Amino acid sequence: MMPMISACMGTSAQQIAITATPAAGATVEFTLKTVADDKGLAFVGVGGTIDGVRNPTLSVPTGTAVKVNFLDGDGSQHNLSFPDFNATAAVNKKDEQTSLTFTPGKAGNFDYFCTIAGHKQAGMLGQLSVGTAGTTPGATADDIAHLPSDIPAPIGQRDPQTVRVDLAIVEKEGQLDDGTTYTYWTFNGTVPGPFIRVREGDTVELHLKNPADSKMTHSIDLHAVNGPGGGATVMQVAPGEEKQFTFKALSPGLFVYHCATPSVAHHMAQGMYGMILVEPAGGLALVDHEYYVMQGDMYTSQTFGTKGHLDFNSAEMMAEQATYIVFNGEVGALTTKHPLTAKVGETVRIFFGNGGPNYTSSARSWTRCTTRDRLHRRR
Ligand SMILES: [Cu+2]
Repeated sequence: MMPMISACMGTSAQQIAITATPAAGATVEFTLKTVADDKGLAFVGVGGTIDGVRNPTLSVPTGTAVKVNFLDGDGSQHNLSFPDFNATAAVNKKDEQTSLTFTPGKAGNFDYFCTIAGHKQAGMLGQLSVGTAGTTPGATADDIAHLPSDIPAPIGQRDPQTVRVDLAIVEKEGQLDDGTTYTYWTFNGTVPGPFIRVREGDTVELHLKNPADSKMTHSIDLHAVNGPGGGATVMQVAPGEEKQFTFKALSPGLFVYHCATPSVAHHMAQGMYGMILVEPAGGLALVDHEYYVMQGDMYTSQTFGTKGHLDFNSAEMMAEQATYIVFNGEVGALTTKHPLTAKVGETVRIFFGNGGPNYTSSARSWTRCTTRDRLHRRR
């Protein structure tokens, strides 16, 4: 693997709670549609509180019948399986629709997914939450994790050229943990932001757009840039503005980029980091899988594990006392939601970076985190 340069300083299941609890004997109905897009595969909610949500958490009371309408939105073969309840339905072609009905007899959180080889790993995984609606009013928001498999294709053999990169600021609510949300600031809506892949000698034209409804000015500092602030001196972008600058990627390597608008540490703790790979001439050796993982530390006023919406806490950040240390922005991003998979004998390359702002990625930092978590719980 290429050398990793860490930041200069120092988490797919959305939760949707059903608001009205149906009477005993009622049926709760949902509609899920398959989608295949640049984020991978997913089930997307249609109608009601789950409309447009990828892999929505379906929350139902215990003992209530669940009906799920299942629609093929992308034209490939898929199925929708709730293995804990022996319920499954399949579709084979575009716009084909079917449904399944079952009555969960036990409370808890259960996975639903497509059992076709590779589809779950590509993103078709969500949760059914039984018996929690109305009792745990957990906050709900979009999955914030960047899919670890979402990496541009290798560049390999080609001459240097001009490459345009478009980034957009997205300030949004995201799911930090089950029932727990946080207001993230992001590049393109995920943590980490997009994986940028160029070649040594490429001229990179980087555009950064900050929408008018943003609350903050944001910027970008790429450690692959030889120049003032890694670009940040000319790339402070106020809400409603778009700016661009051009740089030449002189040094091959894997570099962090991040927002560098004061307080820089605050912007990074909100999730504003990503990586840029500058491939050497001739490219990297081909492997079977490439994955993209970044660590980040987060600081909240509420203790670890609190349900609901958590607020940023500046004092905790300045004291370097993280409430959460996460991979790809949320609890469980790489374990339950988007696991990294490989078959025996395959080769895997992991591009790993640390968005910070405070913690290194080492045994020591994890020990500190564990200790801190215990302190938080004890408070
Ligand atoms: Cu920022």
